[in-house]
Amino acid sequence: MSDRSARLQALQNALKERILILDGGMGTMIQSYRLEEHDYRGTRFADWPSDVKGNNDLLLLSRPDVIAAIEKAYLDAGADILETNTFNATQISQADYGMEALVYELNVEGARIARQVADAKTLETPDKPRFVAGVLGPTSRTCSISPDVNDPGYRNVTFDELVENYTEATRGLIEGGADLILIETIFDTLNAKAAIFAVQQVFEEDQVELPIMISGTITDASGRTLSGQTTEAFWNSVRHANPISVGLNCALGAKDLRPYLEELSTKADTHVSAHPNAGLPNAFGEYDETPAEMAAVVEEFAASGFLNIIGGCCGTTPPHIQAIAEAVAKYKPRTIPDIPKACRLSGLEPFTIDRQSLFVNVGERTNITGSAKFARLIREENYTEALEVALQQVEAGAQVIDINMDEGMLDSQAAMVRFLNLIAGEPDISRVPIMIDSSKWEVIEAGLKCIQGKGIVNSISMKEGVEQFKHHARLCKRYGAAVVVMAFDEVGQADTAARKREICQRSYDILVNEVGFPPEDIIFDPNIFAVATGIEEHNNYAVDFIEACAYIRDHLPYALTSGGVSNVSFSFRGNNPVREAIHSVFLYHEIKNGLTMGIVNAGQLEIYDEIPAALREKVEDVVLNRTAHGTDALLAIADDYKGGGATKEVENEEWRSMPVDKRLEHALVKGITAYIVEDTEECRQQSARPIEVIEGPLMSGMNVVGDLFGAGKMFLPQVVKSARVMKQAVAHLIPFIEAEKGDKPEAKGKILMATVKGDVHDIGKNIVGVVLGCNGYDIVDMGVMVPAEKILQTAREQKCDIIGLSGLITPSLDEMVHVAREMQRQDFHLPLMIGGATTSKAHTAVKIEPKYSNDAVIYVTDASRAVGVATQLLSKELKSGFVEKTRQEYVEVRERTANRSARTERLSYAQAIAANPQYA
Ligand code: THG
Repeated sequence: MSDRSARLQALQNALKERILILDGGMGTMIQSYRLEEHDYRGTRFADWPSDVKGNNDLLLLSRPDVIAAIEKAYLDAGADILETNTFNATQISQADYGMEALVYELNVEGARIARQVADAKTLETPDKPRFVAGVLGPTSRTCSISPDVNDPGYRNVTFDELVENYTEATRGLIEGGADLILIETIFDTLNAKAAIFAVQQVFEEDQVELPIMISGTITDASGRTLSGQTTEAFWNSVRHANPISVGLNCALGAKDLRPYLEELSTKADTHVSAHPNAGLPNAFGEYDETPAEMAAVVEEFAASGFLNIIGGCCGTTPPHIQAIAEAVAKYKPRTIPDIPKACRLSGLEPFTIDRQSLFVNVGERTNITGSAKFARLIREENYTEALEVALQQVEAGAQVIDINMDEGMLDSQAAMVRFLNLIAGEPDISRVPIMIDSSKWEVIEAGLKCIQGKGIVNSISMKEGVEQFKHHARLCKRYGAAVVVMAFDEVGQADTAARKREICQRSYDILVNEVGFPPEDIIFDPNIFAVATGIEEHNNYAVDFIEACAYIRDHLPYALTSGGVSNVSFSFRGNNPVREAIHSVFLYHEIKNGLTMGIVNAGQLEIYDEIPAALREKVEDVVLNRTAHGTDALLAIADDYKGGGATKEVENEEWRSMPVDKRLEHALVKGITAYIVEDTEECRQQSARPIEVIEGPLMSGMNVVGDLFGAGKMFLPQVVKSARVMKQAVAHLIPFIEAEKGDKPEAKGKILMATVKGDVHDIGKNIVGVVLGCNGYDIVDMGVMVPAEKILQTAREQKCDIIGLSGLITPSLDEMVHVAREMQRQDFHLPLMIGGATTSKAHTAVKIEPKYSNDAVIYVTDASRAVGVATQLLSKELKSGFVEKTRQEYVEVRERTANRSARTERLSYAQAIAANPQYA
């Protein structure tokens, strides 16, 4: 075994046994030597034309004694891993001093010096080998942010330039003897993706492989990287590096890093590292957290099981590292959690798809061949309006957006790059993952170089042969993207069920067994072709697609399915009502057979149950190929439904003559806002109190929406519309409810209400707030996306009597558990109410209540129960009886569900809406 592989084996062993110690800050230590210009120059650079003081990496050549002494001091303090002094040893950073030519040498020397210091120490304590992490810094440029406020699409560095920079540095670090490569202080994930790409390419070309460590930076209290990603989104974007560790460093002190470190430690299925600053900088930019203070915070991290590797960043010194090493010595390293395989994508926010997910809507409108309007906007270079098309898709419920610039007369590659760079500057769009759609590999590859999130390549296939297919798949993996694989081979596109099955199976085997592609990142598209074309061979196309999806679900583990839904109705172009009916019927049946996602016109989907019965019957005949003359029969009635736009436009206004509560229900189900204010007002006038409109017809309308959604007859974008209608109705009622309160008697109690972090839904919370407010409670409404720290801080400051948490999406469940755990840790003594569509009694009983024992945890079924619960919780006489009864009930629920996953108890409605953080 070579020295290096023996050391790596030792590293793996050590990681199993204890929390490893990374060294501390370099800058502060260098400062303490009070080096002057002539020290930086030494003799070799005595005549350098520009000042070089401050070029700390240069000291590797001019004062190697200083660097070696600092590194030795860190090892003496207890560090296991030394970082090379190469943070700025890239062409881009050395250009500031005109020293680009030294970059390779700096990296070699950086690794060589650290290697010598580490090896000398290892000789002293052979049972505790020391390691060298070769540092790749972030450079001073960002690949996904424009430095020019007037041109958000501009970039002063490209992915390719970064790859070149990192390639040179990586080769130098390896030559100098680094054991690991540490990509650190990542503030723009796209830079990090370029570094990963470069490092892996070097590994392949040079036939070496070192473990990669990755460490990002949360820049401020927003909890995001500089380029806007959340911690989990960041992890999803870099996981393809298969790093030995992922962590966070710099920017914040240890204390402020806690929530993000905790998140990473629950989400990452690899080791977790941290090297925080010595607190936040003071007014002079100095860090003054003492070793003891920092060690105390870090010790708690270790005790909480967050850590595998810990060190320090800016402002930390050998005494800090020594204090930290001593503080964590007695704790076990974090156990790596088992994270289920799933397609974990990201934009600025994470988005996970697996076999349990509800149908995922991919927005189709940002497609130059799929939309005449988008094509015109791009041709006219009207990117401002083109961005609005993308935004409209996201707002209408698209969870991913498909972008296609394929057009003969256009420089599609340039258009793709420009549009993606512009999207990167629009957080309301770029929060969702991107699907890069092109039949030209160059366009896809150019697109991959512009997205910091983990996106989807649409598509690759065996159409140009197996070698090309494998080549493209390997590159997708290296760029960190999931792939759509079309059922296409050298012979052509699969049209029968048998061909679809055969090609998908073969592609899967090649990808998984020969390329090592993660099966959960494969999305098969078994080709949606138009039906009802008049050509008999086409009649079974939809059925064949259904069969292929079912085959993939049953035979190709973890792989997902997708298709271009609007293709199926091409033969009815010009008749949107019929096309939408076809899409709706098609999806209804496809989803039952395992279709995971579809490229759709989000926001224009018809509701299955609302398709006129006669039309639905004929459409079903065609889609399911149930009768011999289905096409003719559909054609015969198609014109009756023809209208300018959607079915709803030709629909008569009959519903306007229904009673007002039915009108409200209809408006909610169909997502019609046109009359909502007047209907709500009419209903209010008929009711004794304005709150009754909410508690009665509006809530029952939302229940109908929930039921349809649960039955697969309504889709996410439609539910989003319903929610908007609901919001408008509630907004109309609020002033009346406020007025009614008038000079109210003293409040019965103060209740904090918040939608938890990661979730932006607040209709439910707002309704509960209104209902409680009407009943004499003071409401402290903290809004949406509220982190646990803020909730608890506010509850304390405002002396709240109850904390109420709301959540609509699945990840909110975990966040609620987290809040409960924090309430216990911070010694809170007040009741916790849990509510929202995704929550359940089972989840509350099994997951939340056991984490908080200081006071009651109560699941509130719906808004109408909130008052009853709050009253009992705040009543001296009633509280103990109520709490005791509920506790007992939860004990029973826990026993009952002991062997069952809480998941099955959840409302499918909620699970669904969900998959999807972005709708309010
Ligand atoms: N599989 C995969 N990718 C795909 C497809 C697929 N990408 C493109 C396409 N098919 C999916 N996208 C669309 C987008 C629009 C339409 C169809 C499919 C469409 N547009 C209207 C039309 O042409 O009639 C345009 C109307 C307008 O101009 O506004 O139907 O199958 N992997």
